[in-house]
This record gives sequence, structure tokens and C-alpha cells, in this order.
Amino acid sequence: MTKNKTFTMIKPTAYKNNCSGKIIQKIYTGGFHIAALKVTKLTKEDAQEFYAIHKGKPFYDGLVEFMSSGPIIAAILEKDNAVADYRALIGATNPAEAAEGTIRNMCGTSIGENAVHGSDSDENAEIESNFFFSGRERF
Ligand code: 3AN
Repeated sequence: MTKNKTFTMIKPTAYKNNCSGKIIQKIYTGGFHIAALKVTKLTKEDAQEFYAIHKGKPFYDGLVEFMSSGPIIAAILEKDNAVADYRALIGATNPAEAAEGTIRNMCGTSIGENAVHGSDSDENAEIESNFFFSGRERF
């Protein structure tokens, strides 16, 4: 049976701070298969489109600016119950409130620069995966 998937990005600050290795290790020890992975960089337009659901919120412009400010790592992760299990592994949106041992607790520096993105539903995991990866980049 095909496992569920989720989509993640290691955000610019975590990438710049050399936190990517620790995050990927957490992903593996959390029982996820990495089906696709790449270093890439969002244009401002890419970030606007990716975060369109947040358009109009007070943090939207800053989020778009930040997410297009430097390289990121994008990945598709597979596991049963992938969306919920990955959100548990990354912790609360605000790193200050993220539980000990979670990725955001470990590598996040502020609510905006919170180390990683994680899909919030199976439907969005599909949309977000397709935003970044072609069929021949998935294994
Ligand atoms: P999550 O990533 O935990 O699902 P969302 O979907 O509410 O959180 O927000 C998407 C992203 O927007 C967050 N990862 C964070 O970078 C940013 N964000 C959310 N709330 C705030 C806020 N109050 N101030 C600054 N940035 C925020």
C-alpha cells in the first residue's frame, strides 16, 4: 500500500545555520522515507504563490520576503500518517513553545524563522509536492 506523504522545506535561516544535517537525521529517526530532496531558492513570486493562503495576514509580506531571501531544502516525506506525525516531529509554530526535542525547538530562531515548513493536510501535501518536484525526481 502506498504510504501517506507530507512536504517539508528547511527554511533559509536553518539552512544557513547548518542545521540541515540535524533536521534530516530527525526525519530518518522519525521513521520517514525521503522520496525527493533538493536545494533550491524561491523567487518572490514563488513564495507569494506558495503562501497565497496567508495573503492579507499581517505576517504575509515578511514571510514572503524571508522565504525568498536564501536557499532552502525542499523534500517529500513518506510514512503512514505522514502529515500529523511530521507536525508532531516539528513542534509548535512558535519555536519558544515547541516541545523539547522537536525540530523547531532545536533549530527555530523565531515564529517567522521557525526552521521548517510542514504540510497541514494530505491535500496540501499533494499540491506542495507538485509545486516543487517532477515525477522523475521522486523515488
Ligand atoms: P505552521 O507552519 O505551523 O503550519 P501556519 O501555517 O499558521 O503555521 O503559518 C505559516 C508560516 O507563517 C509559519 N511557518 C511561520 O513561518 C509564519 N507565521 C505564522 N504565524 C506567524 C506570526 N504570528 N508571525 C510571523 N510569522 C508567522
